[in-house]
Amino acid sequence: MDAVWLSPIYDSPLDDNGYDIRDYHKILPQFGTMEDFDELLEGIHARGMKLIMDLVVNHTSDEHEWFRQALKDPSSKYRNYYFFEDDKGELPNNWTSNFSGTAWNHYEDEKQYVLHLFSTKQMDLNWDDPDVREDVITMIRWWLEKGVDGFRMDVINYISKEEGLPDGDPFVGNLMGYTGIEHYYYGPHLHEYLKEIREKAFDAYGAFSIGETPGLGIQMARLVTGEERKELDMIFSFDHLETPGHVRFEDYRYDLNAFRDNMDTWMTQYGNNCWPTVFYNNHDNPRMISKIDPEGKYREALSVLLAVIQMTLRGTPFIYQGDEMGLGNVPFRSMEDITDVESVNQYKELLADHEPSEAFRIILAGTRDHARVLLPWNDNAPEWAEQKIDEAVTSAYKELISLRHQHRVLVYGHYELLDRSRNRYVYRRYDEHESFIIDCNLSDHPVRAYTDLSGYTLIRPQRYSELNVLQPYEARIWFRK
Ligand code: ISL
Repeated sequence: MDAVWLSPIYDSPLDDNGYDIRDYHKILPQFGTMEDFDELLEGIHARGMKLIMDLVVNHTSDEHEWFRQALKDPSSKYRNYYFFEDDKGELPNNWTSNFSGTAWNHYEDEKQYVLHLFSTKQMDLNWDDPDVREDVITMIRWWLEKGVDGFRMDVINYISKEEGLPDGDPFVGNLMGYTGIEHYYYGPHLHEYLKEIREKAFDAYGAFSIGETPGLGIQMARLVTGEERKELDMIFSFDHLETPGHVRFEDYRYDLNAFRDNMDTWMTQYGNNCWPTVFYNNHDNPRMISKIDPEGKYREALSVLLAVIQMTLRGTPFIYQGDEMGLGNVPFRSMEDITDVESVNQYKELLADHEPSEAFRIILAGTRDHARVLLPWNDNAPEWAEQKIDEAVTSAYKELISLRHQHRVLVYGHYELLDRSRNRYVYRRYDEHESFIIDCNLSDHPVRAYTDLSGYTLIRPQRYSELNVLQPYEARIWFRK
């Protein structure tokens, strides 16, 4: 492992799992103290690793000092840190929150509306105010000065909102699930603000940046990560997390064929001046292996297949906790077991036109809580939520990570697609010295294996049942020097 990314551990009222920060300079007591943090950072560095923190600056908690001041005192400079609008008897616009309902909080005593794209306790910062940018940049530098190696930047593509906050197109809103999104997911000053953060904070420390950028497709991604543009180092793109035509809150079988096509696009069209990320899971999604194989019949083979692909494609692999244990979704029993604000709000909204059992089924398909439960090495998990570590998956991960470390070609080499027929993903990674062929069965039935392998030796798996046949979800790695 080269680096650790921590989701927010800052002081927070935990309305959205810590993505609602009350104080950027404090550690939430349940995670320890600042001294514990320093020890962690030192320990990580002593092991030759890097520490990436979460940077949540599209919004702050409504309990952050800036927001308190802003609400209390209309003449405070902090009023302009957020999007306050006078109450004129109707909502300032038709934008909806990513977590259900209107995107505006109403403050009756103050006769104000204030914008929140996420929960009612996550107030959007007004990045058009230079003081906001300066304060955020000062805070980033404070952490970099401490020795943190970089940041994962939460919804960073939402920071620039269209001037005047115009109404969203209801058609687009319906399609996307959030009205107004076209006015902020790729806003007018995004590039400018990213460059400013980079120049005034990251560059001086050689710090790493990865943007969490929902909705940015490959072309916009090229514009924010092109090396020469000096904005972000990498982004997380989410297109591959659902099969096209499906949404997260839907019970369907994920199709690895579409995943293959998506990966192939990023491998071939992203450009040599951009660097991809390869990941399957994060804290905002149900587990990918459960979407592919809901019964869990092929859990081990599937986990290993995904690990093989992840560790042999061009780009930086991000393992989400539990991937390396082969963890799947959790059999939540009812809404009582669900705590995530997004799911809780959405359930309430669904009850308007769904039976409770149907509403729960929808939540169960998409809830972020699937990836937010205690890990199996923690024996506090309730019995119904207990999961097991699959040791075979763990050792496959270890082996594959070390293979990637030993062969630079797996990181930097060329990529060539050899077979993309149905249920097949065969590709080559090569340079002038070495070549790997990765042969994958993307289905739950046997398929003919790739055979054009002269000069290659099999390095994984060590045993197979039939040379010319790949078993369900089997992945083979061939090597030639
Ligand atoms: O999970 C989602 C709802 O569909 C995503 O759209 C998610 O909200 C989006 O990717 C932004 O996620 C990030 O910011 C949120 C936070 O709740 C997520 O945990 C975080 O990863 C607000 O800070």
